[in-house]
Amino acid sequence: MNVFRNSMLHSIFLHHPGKLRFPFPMDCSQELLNGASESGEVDIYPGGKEGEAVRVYCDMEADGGGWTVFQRRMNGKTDFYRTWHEYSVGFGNLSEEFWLGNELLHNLTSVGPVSLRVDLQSGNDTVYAHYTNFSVASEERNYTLTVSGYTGTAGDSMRYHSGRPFSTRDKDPDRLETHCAKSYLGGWWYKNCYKANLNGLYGAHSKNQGIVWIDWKGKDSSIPFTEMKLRPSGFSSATHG
Ligand SMILES: [Ca+2]
Repeated sequence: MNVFRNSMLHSIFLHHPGKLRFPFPMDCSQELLNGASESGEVDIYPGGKEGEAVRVYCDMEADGGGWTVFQRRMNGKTDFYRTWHEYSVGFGNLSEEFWLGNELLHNLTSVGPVSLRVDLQSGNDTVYAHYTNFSVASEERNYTLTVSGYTGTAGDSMRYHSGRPFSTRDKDPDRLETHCAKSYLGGWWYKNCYKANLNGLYGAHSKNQGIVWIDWKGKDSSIPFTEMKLRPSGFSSATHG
């Protein structure tokens, strides 16, 4: 589990000496504005100063930085064929593979307009997808995905999933269709069933069960490195300084 509850004193005096613009940063974009310019793990306060600290990984490099990373695949060490509850609270290891958790995704995308970035790598080949609008609804609404406003080099494989509820091996909110999470061994905003399957089976090159972004590598190629990350819409390197 990746959610650590650290004391506020530790966070303020050890990592952030001096006066900070955001003493209780709500995400990695505020952490960047506080002066943290290198990628790595930090504590954020998505619930404000009254809330609990949550440890996350910040990408401070891609497109100006300030990204809160919520998914990474890189070596197949972490099982992503998990339950609804596990996807809700998050799992894995922040320094390697993880899913930050749907509850936190809902919180982080509820405060204002948020953008999504997906980075994909295969060998020396890297591509990205940027979406201007990204949100994940509450658990009562089955963590339904809203995503729009694509630009990038990976192709727009996420649009197909906009408006879809999350589903897992033990919970499929729309039972009238295939239980896609069981067929493709992940937890995702499946439709019938996917154009992107970034929580699929690591290294699986058959049965379309791998880590797939159809508009880039098709269905039969499992992508060896993926990251999904978010930050407030409109944030750019030009706005901090
Ligand atoms: Ca279904």
